[in-house]
Amino acid sequence: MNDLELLVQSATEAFVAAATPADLENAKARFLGKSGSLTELLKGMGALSVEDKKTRGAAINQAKQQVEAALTARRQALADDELALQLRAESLDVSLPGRRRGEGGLHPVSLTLERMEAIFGSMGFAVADGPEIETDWFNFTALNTPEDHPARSMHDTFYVEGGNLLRTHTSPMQVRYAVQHVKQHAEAVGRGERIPEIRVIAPGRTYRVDSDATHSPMFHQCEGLWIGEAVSFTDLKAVFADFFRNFFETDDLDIRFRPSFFPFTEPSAEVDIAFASGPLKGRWLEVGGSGQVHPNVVRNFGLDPEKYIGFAFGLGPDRLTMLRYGVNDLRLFYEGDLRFLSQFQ
Ligand code: 2NM
Repeated sequence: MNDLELLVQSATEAFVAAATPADLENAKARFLGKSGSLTELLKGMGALSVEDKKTRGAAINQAKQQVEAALTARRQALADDELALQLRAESLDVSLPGRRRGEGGLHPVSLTLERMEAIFGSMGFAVADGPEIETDWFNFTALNTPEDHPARSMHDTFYVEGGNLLRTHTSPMQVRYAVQHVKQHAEAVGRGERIPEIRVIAPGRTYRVDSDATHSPMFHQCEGLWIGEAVSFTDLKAVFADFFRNFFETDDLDIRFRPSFFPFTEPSAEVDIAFASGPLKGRWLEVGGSGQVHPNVVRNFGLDPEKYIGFAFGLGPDRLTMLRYGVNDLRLFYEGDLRFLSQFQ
């Protein structure tokens, strides 16, 4: 190996040994700089003959080109390494699932209320909504509840200042709706003409002084009312049959009425259902109350009870939700535990 080949070799080795661009520029200076080895060789040609200058000059230039090529290759390699390192550091796994905003959803009892509104809606029932703080008249008196009825006591009902109370059922809303409906058709009523039927449900929150595994001080009710000129218990049973079969998504259930008492209906009946299959097969389950609306209540609507007749009922959306999903403790609905609630989404 001649001196130029050795020089190219040692320059190449120095460049390869340079680990950073700064190291590489230092190595470059040693060979190609102002006083670098190659520069010194070119300077040293002064003493040569014209002939030798030509060959030596060409050889040195060739060596210089090889050194420059080695330098360029190393520069590129270092840049490639740096880019690869940066890409690895900044790499994203695009196959990872994204971080999504937590999604809200409806409470299981709200899902039930929506189902009830849809099913009764399909039977022509309007949905009425109103105050949860009620007057004594709408909550009790208009509904034919005697002054000495135990439900009026402070043991059973939450009273607020001024004699008003937290409604103990949603029936006061039906009274409001019926009174409004009759006012809307006051002229027809005055002329003794027939007015459109009242067909309405009142879903919503209700309050009673009560708290255990099956009673919450706040609970839900969905009361229904259908008043016309010939609305009977037959219609009531048909409405219940259609409702329960739709709600529980089965035709395999029986419905029965058991005699009962409510101040606002006469006669009155508890409503039981029994599934023909499934885990609750054959057990009668109480799901609501009902009855023919008491003449005094019809009168309080502003209608003549000799002319208008119908039925009303009360259903418990909390209990219906428990039955539909197989939940055995009412309190789970009101503890706000997302591990429980998210199962209904
Ligand atoms: C029930 C049972 C029986 C009822 C009565 C009325 C109204 F407003 F027409 F008088 N609304 N709801 C009623 C009747 C409610 O719940 C167990």
